[in-house]
Amino acid sequence: MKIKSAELILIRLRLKDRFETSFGSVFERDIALLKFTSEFGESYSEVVTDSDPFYNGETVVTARHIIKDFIMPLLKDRDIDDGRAAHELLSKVRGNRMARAAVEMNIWNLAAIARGVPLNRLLGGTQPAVRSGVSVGIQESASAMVEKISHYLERGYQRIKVKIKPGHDVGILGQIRRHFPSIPLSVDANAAYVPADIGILRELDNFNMVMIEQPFSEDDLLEHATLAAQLQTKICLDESIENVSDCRVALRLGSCSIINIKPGRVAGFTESLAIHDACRAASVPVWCGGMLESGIGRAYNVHLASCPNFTLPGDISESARYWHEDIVEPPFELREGGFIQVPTGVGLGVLVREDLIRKYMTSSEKLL
Ligand code: OSB
Ligand code: MG
Repeated sequence: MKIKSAELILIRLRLKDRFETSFGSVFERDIALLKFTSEFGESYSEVVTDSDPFYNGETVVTARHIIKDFIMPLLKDRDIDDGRAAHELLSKVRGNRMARAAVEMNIWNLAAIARGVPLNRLLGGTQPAVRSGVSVGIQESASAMVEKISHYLERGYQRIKVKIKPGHDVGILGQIRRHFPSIPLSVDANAAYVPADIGILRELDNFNMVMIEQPFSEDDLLEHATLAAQLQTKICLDESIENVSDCRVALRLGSCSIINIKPGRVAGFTESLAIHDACRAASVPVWCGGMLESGIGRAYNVHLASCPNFTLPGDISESARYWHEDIVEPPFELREGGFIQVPTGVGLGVLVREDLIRKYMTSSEKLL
């Protein structure tokens, strides 16, 4: 299979609500989409970088640079069999995993299209629907947080995750637990704490949560291991895990007992599956994280999350939790019991709304 044409399209989508984490706040997202054409058809993928380098080191601008100036020359005129071959080829590029992932996952999808099967068939997906959770940003007040959570519980989400940061943690969790004593609940600190904050983390240990996600900085695997040994609540790592080697080290050290897999963060599906398999062999459950994707990025996440060891609800929420108008048809919707169905059509199995892409487009450029 050869990539015959490639286009990078920037769209700007406004979230329904501002989304605040320990590292920043976002209302409008600039999203880069990659459109590839091969002899078998065309495929869209999403670059899941933020605009700023605060979640990880990449941005929309660095991803464009890496894809345009280094990855496209590697792909030009090359015959690529499948997503694994693409992963191998792109491993020449160091770091820049979100840029690589957008290309690698697009090629996985083109391979599915070439074979006439749904994407999850190639990935080894077995679950017809995925468990859906929701990630709630830091709110102005405890009452706003309680109201948000009530709304999402009414929608049927299987797990509520709330963002925390120093000063917005124990107090807010107390309020949440007073209103919702037994819901499946977790917190995500996005690396906002340091080992000296152990006192706060011990207090968080009293709220009977499913997990505490990424309390410390991404490089602090040892400190996470020390923490995990002192808490009842399980530690989940997100930012710390960039490849299967990080995963093996973290499991060996006891830094975490749950892993959040975001295919963008780990350079795509090949590495996601390696992490999935390593965790499965160690009886460590995984779940699929999110980067506030459009329906295109979400479709990829849904296919991945159908793999057997994705046993915990992911941050894969319905389209309407993010957008007034999603760019895929049909949009993703919650089903009875808080599930999102895995599309069964060829490739992604959703229609990309090119009319809406044109509507929200801020620029586009031909890369090949
Ligand atoms: O840490 O999981 C995170 C969004 C942007 C950057 C990092 C994270 C998040 C989320 C939102 O938690 C997950 C979603 O897409 O719903
Ligand atoms: Mg996270």
